[in-house]
Amino acid sequence: VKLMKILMISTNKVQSLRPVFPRGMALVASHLKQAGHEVESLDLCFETEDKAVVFHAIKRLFPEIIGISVRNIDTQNFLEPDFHPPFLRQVVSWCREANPNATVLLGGAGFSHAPKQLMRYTGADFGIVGYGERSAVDLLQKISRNTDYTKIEGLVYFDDKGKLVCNAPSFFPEVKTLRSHLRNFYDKRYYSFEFMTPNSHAQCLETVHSKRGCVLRCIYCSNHKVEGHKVITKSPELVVDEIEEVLAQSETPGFEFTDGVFNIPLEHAITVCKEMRHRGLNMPWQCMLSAGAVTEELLDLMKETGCSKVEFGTDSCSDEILLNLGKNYTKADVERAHHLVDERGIDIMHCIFLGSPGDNARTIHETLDVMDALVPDDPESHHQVYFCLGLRIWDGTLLHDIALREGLVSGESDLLFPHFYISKDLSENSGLLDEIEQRIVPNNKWYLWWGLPNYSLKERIQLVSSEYEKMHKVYYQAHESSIPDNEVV
Ligand code: B12
Repeated sequence: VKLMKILMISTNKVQSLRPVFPRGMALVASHLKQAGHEVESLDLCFETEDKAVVFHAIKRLFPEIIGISVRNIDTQNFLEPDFHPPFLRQVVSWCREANPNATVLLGGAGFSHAPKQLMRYTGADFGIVGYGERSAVDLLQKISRNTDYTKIEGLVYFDDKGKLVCNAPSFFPEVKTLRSHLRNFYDKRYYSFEFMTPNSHAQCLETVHSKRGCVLRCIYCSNHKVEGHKVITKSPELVVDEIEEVLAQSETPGFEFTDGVFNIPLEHAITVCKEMRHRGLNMPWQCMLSAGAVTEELLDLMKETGCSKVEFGTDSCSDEILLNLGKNYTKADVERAHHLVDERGIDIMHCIFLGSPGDNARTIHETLDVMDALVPDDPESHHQVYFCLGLRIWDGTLLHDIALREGLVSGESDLLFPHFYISKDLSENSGLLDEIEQRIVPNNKWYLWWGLPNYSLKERIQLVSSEYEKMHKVYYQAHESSIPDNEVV
């Protein structure tokens, strides 16, 4: 195999909420390096002169391959619009300008959401959907040997007729045992970056994952596009090896699991925690939990090993709405799980959607009432509620079918651009919108949008609509001049 020079670029510049380590980019970089290639990484997160640093990195390394990691498409938050593909398109054009001969390869969680649209929009040469480790190594091998790459799992490429082809993704079980040295590819600035939180200031958290895939079928969730529905657990020994590696770095205040839901399958979460306890580990860590699989045994283990905060994707506290959303728990489970976590002194964040299918004044009152009881405005407590107005619609989800049926989107809608589901019983009920604002604003532990109450919720909704229009114009104008492909769309 001819070894190649590869530059990996992480394009995620989002710092709101908190900057996140580009774990996916670094994993792929690490596997390419293990395959013998010369790999460097460039992270644009903390850069201000993006074009200059991209040029500098390319002129210095002269990479044959430029791998670009696309984590986010948008904010998935109706009230806080942002849309990243125009920036991605710019990065690709800088790469072309700096080295017209380099092959540009896209991948990442965001990319896997709309691969064909992003290939056309940016004019990249290749893309990989799903897990990148094995397919990226395969692709480079095939390119360097000049052999057939068209069978590579998850590969997105233009065929001889210029037609865009997207192979089925690779959700390969070897991720169970893969070791990596991803930390060599992190920008060191993550370790010193500090940001404000409601209570004080904090540092970025290191990441670890215990598995890939999720068996749940929440109707709006698009994670299956990135990691599939089949759960592939990583061996607890390997998971905890990585935690020890993190612990060995004095700069890190703790870590968080990137598993979309840490406690399903429950047995795996328990085994991972037991392995942590067995090795005497105790450092602050966080994870995302489902209220549908919380046991005292798990929570005791989590507490013993240092867990300091959990995020529940609670979504709603009305049984009717939870059922509509395809959740695997009830309002009573939410309350029970909350109390069990709270009793152990672990901080809680509930994430709630307002405007889910079926949501009306009654079900929204029910949700707000439960949250009032669980997360009152208590200065002593660190529990929080993060509300989202509406749900981001992705194709390949049941929510998309509902939105189509209700006429909120059409079959022609380009869902790479953010479209949101908000139940009409909420969006058309002006009094209910006012009431939501009046209930959320006074509680310092509840968050919907930072500008409230200086602007009213209804004013904000009007304003974002025009922001989306502007973003769409920029996107659409660029689209007109995008590299065409011969496919009939
Ligand atoms: C954990 C997580 C979080 C945690 C992150 C914690 C942390 N410190 O990292 C928290 C809760 C903080 C978070 C926040 C947000 N998140 Co988030 N998050 C996730 C989640 C569940 C896992 C991400 C992860 O780290 N995976 C593990 C790594 C190893 O996988 P990976 O990055 O996908 O990389 C693999 C492949 O994608 C590919 N790959 C990656 N890069 C490259 C590059 C090349 C060249 C190639 C070939 C392949 C490749 O190979 C990798 C290895 O297999 C995903 C959903 C999911 N299942 O992917 C959402 C997800 C990425 N998040 C999403 C969003 C929207 C956000 C927020 C914007 C939400 C918000 N409004 O605040 C913020 C943004 C934060 C930021 N600064 O960027 C969306 C992004 C899609 C979109 N619509 O834009 C996702 C996909 C969820 C979803 N389905 O909607 N998130």
